[in-house]
Amino acid sequence: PRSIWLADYQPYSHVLDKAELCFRLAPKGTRVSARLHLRPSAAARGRHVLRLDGEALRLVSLRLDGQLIDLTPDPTGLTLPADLLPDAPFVLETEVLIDPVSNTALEGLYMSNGMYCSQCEAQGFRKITFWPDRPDVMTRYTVRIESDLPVLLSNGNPTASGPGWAEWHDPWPKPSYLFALVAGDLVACRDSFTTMSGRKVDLAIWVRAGDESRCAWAMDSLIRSMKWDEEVYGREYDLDVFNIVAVDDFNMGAMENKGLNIFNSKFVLADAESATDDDFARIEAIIAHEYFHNWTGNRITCRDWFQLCLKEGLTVFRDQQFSGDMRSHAVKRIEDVALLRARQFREDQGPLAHPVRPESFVEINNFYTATVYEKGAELIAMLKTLVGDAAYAKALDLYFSRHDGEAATIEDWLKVFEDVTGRDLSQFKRWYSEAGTPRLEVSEAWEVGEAGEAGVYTLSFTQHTPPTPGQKQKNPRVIPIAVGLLGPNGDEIRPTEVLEMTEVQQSFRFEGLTARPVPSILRGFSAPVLLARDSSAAERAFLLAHDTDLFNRYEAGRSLAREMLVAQLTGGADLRATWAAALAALIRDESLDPAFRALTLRLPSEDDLAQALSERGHLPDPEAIRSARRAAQDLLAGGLSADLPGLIAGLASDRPFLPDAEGAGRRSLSAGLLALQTRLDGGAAARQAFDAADNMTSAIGALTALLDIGAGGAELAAFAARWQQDRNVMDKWFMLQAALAAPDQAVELVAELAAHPGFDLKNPNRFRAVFGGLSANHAGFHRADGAGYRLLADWLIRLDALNPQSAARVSAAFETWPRYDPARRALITAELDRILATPGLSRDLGEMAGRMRA
Ligand code: HT7
Ligand code: ZN
Repeated sequence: PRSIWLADYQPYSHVLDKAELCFRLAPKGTRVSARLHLRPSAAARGRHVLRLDGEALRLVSLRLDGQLIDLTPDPTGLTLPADLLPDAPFVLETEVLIDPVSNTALEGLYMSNGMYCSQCEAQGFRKITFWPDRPDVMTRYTVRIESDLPVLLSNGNPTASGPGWAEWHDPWPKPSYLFALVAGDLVACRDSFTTMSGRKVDLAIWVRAGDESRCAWAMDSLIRSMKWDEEVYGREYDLDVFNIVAVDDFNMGAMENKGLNIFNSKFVLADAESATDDDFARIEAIIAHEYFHNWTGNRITCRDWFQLCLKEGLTVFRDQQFSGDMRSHAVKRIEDVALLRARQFREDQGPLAHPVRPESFVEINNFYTATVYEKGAELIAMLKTLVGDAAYAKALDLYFSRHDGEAATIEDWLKVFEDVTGRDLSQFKRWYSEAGTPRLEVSEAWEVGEAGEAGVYTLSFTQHTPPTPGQKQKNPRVIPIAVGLLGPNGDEIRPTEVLEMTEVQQSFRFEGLTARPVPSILRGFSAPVLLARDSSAAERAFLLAHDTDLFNRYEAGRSLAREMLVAQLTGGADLRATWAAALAALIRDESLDPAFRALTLRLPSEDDLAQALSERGHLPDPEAIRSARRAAQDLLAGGLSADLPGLIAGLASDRPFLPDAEGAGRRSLSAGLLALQTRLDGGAAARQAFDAADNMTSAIGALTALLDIGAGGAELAAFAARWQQDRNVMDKWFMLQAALAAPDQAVELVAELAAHPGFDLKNPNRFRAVFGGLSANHAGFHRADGAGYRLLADWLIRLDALNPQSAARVSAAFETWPRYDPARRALITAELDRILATPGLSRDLGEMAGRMRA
């Protein structure tokens, strides 16, 4: 398959002034009629063919200004030759037949549980009708839907309806990827929101009958998001209605279609009984994310798919700000950075590394990645740090006013910052074009002052970014390094200041100090870099106890745990006692936020440790990693044994479950402590906690603790008996078993789960639960005989025939292969080769396997 290149971008030949669509819905033969009002663009007049994208469409008729035309489409679209085309405005009418029932790829128009549903980002609209399916072609849509189903929805505002039909008009020009249609037997949970200029917006969340009681949190999150975007970014909603639909079969989390967001049902439905605190927090964040796209993505969209980070990075940054405002900024930052390191740093270190703005792709669906989303958000955070809050706000205002209604680029984005601040951002732009995580080495020097005089402390940094696929040479980047200094007694003697590093090597002097300070570097994780600093365990323990920056306090604990485990695995100095004592002190400190303590208690994951070992040039041994990590948990549990029952009891509450930050933090710490207690008492406390649980968070916490010690059979059975009718809850049951099975049993267990009557290859959530669970089981997946790799490859090949997009996403489980020993490397690459040799392999999975193999 052909690669598409950013450098080859050409504007479209025509302007699409408006479009009328009519859908006559039928499961196997939906008839789509389209009237496109076109005219040649100024540059193209009289010279250009008209190219329309189209895939898997049966063309019934084609008319130009009313005249029937006899043209045969090719497999990817339709070309109207230049000599057929008027040099003035014209109307092109098409009628096509599509087959929603057979659409298992869940892209275009498909069916899920008897309901019609569309997914058009990135290039799904071409599976609905012939169209210039590219984000820089924006137009106003009028849509008519004909069907006997009771609820017929599309974008924009409803204009008219009658028995068996409904019409919608969207006054805002949009690209085709934001088109949506839903038809089904649904019920609405309703509310309203009055915007800052006093317009009333009708809000509805559409779900299957029976799910109404689980919409309250999503609705509450939506209303808070609408208010927040007005207050913080000055952005007002712009239609009379805002609809959200929950659907069970969905490739990703949710989709920001204009005025008609479509959600994976697991990111809408929640109540205390069926959803965990993490689910509630994720729902809040995703509802906000999709809503915020209304301005960052919809009103201002992307010129082409290479600019994906323009909408995704910015919108992730905005949803992170929102969640921080709703909850705790420090806790949110710690969670976001943990995710960035686990997913994006991992991606950056392997064969799938790519720039935040890639230069080429075969299948754009393969670039909805942690790099585009999470690193894209980090770039916005860095920009904000560099220019300051006031200039950031001004730049955003200018961005919205200058580019409203346009399809913009990263150049446009950076230009508003340059215009507002007068800064030259050409060096900053390298963050968008160069892949890889910079490694930041630090050294320090202390010059004692002459008798009675102050001393000078110098921090010296060196940056180096390792080569990534297709990019051997890297250039120095601008790196904002937030630094504070602590005195020997733990007091802060220099508050945070941002050092701006622009060279490969650079030193910064701090004068007027009376004693050698302890530096707190990269506070708040001010740049997405790997900080390499040889500090002692004692210094890390000191920062864990005293740092005023909560992120770096956590960071000190995390790095102490990591260094302790790496030392255990590589024969280094024994740091266990320092680590266990420092952590136990923090856990006992009831003046600290429980959520913060819970995060610090969490040991680096087995995959994090494999990453850390590989960064230091060691081959990770999955079994040894698992054993060392579990031994550390045992040691900590032993040290805290006298405190655990009291600490756990102290975190209990009589108040009814509320999914707020305070309650979630308490439950999170309680679950972490229960996991330790379970290592001491063989599961007695966890069994009791499971039986007594009145909310899903506590039940899952107890079940996790039990499965982790190889127990929990009775509880799993009870859980399944209670929840077997609930798909989203049962995904947890599948996932936990796959992720927590003992390494020598994981593959067999996952094979059994895939043969379970509840396993459904057509449902992406279930596939991810089972096979995402397997790949999260580090030692089980990386079993030395390659059985884990073989099982995953078998099922990816099977899934690819039905749903290439989902198969390609899960295949990234193989991206870490270069880290491992030669035997494992050979086993994984053999599976990638087997995938590549599969007849009829999709472009999606083919590109992923090919890139991993290159
Ligand atoms: N913009 C959306 C990304 C997306 C997607 C969503 C659902 C199914 C397929 C999809 N392809 C791309 C979601 C977002 O980032 O907000
Ligand atoms: Zn998004």
